[in-house]
Amino acid sequence: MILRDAVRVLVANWDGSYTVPSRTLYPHQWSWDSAFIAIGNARWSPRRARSELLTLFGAQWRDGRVPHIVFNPAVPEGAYFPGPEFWQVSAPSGVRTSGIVQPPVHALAAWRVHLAEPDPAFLRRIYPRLVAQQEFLRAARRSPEGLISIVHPWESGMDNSPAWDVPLAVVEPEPSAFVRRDTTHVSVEERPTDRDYARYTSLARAYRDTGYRRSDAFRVEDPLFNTAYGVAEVALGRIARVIGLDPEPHAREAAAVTSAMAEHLYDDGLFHARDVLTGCLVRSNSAAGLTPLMLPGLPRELVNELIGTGLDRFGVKDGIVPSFAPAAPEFDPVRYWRGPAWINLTWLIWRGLRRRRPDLAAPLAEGMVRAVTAAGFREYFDPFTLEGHGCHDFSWSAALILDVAAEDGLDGMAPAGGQIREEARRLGEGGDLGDEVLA
Ligand code: 2M8
Repeated sequence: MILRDAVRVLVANWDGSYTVPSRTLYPHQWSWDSAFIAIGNARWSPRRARSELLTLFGAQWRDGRVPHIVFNPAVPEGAYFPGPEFWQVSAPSGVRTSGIVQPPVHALAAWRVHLAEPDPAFLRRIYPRLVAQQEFLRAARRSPEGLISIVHPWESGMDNSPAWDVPLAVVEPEPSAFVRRDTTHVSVEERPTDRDYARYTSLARAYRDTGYRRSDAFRVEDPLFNTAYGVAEVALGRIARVIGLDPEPHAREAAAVTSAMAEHLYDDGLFHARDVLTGCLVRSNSAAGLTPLMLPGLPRELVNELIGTGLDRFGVKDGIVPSFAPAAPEFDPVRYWRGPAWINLTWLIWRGLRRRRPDLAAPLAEGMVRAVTAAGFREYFDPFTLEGHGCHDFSWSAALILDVAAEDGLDGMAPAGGQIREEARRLGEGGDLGDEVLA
């Protein structure tokens, strides 16, 4: 039964106070993975969900940045590349981390965790940290146009998306003085190329060597990242209201980034990234360009045009969303972020459509459930055959299915939230959930 299996994956990947994305490929804590995982865990164990987020924010830097990886000291260096020896940095808490960030979907996660089990004390504890995360982005990454930039493809979460091919082309690949670990777990056709990796490490090393302050080689404003930033302000406004603070500054910031995106990142039916170093829009066919549907203040005509693009270029009515438009020459149905469908990306678009177009959100929910039923909780899926790719037992694929099921119900079991809790009880949920982080 799919819900029980989803909980099993999350239990198996739990490390005492947080969840690894995968026991094989990703044996540490990842930033945006933990947000998605918290959203799913909230449906059956809000305590784990709170712990997941608080553990991640326990590794927040003094400048407010939330590192994209928090390393588990018990995992050997050779288990993942690039590991702590590459990044050479620690959080004030002493835990070793990377120095780059990922899309800030955490305020949304905190809000959804609170909705699942209202807990103002949790909100009061996490709110200042979420605000600091946004302040880091404003201070270190905001352009005069009012948009937030990323300095590495890893910061987009969609690492080898064809959207980065042009801005990455100017990055000098580093001679391969490193050993990749990913391809010992997953076939080479399903991962980025060696050339991509040589550029990733070269960029990350250059950023590291400025003390994680400056990037002169890659600086782009990504629509998904900016959407996450705007959605975070919307969520922070809701959180502020619950804990008796002023929501207005958050509402203003959400409106400001939404209009900056509409002005600078939108063209011809889709949002695109903008290369800050050249000032040019990087027109591509990445499904990241559909995620601004999540922004509540997006002008209606843009919503309608985006939906048209979703239907025409991404087959949104047919199920899970390919990460890149299938008709585009760069599309590849199996290689990582160059075409395969991912549960988190589909979930973001589903969330954006739920209120606006429930008739289109429903096939997306069904598509996500169909994919994991056909192939298991794989990392990504061929959008046409639903064949699974990447690692097995991937945490956010399991977590977000729990969220979808609890919201929409599965085949006549609506609402499935109660059923999920029941499943969790049967799995023997005990008092051993790493609550030390909550102490
Ligand atoms: C993938 O990225 C990591 C680097 O951060 C990798 O390939 O080693 C991406 O899919 C990213 O979005 C995700 O957060 C991470 C862990 O699931 O894996």
